[in-house]
Amino acid sequence: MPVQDFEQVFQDKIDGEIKIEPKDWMPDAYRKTNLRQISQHAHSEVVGMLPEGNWVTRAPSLKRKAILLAKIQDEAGHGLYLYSAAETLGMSRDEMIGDLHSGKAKYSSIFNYPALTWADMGAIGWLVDGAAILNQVMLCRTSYGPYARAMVRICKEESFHQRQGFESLLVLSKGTDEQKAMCQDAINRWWWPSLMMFGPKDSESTNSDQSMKWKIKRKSNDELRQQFVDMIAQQIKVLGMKLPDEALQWNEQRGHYDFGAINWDEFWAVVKGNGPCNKQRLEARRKAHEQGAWVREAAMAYAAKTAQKKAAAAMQAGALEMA
Ligand code: FAQ
Repeated sequence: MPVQDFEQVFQDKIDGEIKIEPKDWMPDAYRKTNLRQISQHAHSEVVGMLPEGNWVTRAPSLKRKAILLAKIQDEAGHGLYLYSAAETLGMSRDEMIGDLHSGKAKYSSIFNYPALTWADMGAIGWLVDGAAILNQVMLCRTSYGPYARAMVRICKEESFHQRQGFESLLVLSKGTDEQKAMCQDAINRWWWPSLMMFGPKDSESTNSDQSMKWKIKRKSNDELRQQFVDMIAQQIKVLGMKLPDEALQWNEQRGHYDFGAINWDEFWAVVKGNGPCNKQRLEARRKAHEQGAWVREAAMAYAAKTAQKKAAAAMQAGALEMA
């Protein structure tokens, strides 16, 4: 079949809401953009464990520690589903991780900010996971089958993450003056970076047009950001706290909240590696990878030994049958 025909069949599937599967023909650029997005997403989940991991030993109670540990483990699991989904597009996990460690691959800007107080654990759950869910609910319907299926389970876990974050802040918001101040301070620091998670504004989003045509993305960066502002502007009332934005105001005509200008210079500086914690995050990942080498080697040796034993047992069973 000529390439144009393959392209037509491919586009018909997309238009007809039929998922694209790993063995289906797909344009090279579709493969590349999925690989880019899914692997960046996987890296984000894994690097995203670092700001929270920092607080495991300092959680204020056993209950909070158990919740935090469970959440961090979930993020590791998300990373694994996503690396597996990305591998179906033809790149090995080792290569992807190599790209993360060399600084070639991106991961979400949000994880380059420090988690300074216990309230940050609540703010990350409520705001960061809250932003992640809005974006990921849309991805449950993305056109690439393995990515869409991975997202279904991830979204279920993320909604638990968001609720635990909100509940944790709710407790602080009803606590002592010091706890209330800590809660407000965490919201102040995480609000703007959370808005940046949705990516550049639509007019500067280089990948959006094509990704929308291929139904990799179903909603634009600005649409999702607005949805997030509308949701959080309501939820913050329950906390009795304030969002750090004087321009935040309900706009009756638009049926949405208006909000202030995002500092895009800060966003691009963080994306280009110059955020407050970029170097520290990459160093921590590289070190964990190096120090974990023996675990990977031991697991490989064990798998080879088990396979050898299985093969020997099968041969022996075959020989007995013949006798
Ligand atoms: N940070 O053309 P667009 C989580 C880059 S998971 C860094 O609009 P696109 C769970 C973008 O890559 C959070 N870079 O790009 C958790 C592109 O550069 P490239 C992660 C960013 O792909 C919670 C350039 O800017 N979620 O939080 C960012 O169409 C708590 C132009 O941008 C996902 O990854 C950014 N924020 O749309 C874990 C979801 N934004 O690659 C632990 C999947 C943009 O061409 C604790 N990803 N860039 O060199 C997506 O939905 C999309 O990739 C977007 C960006 C919406 C993020």
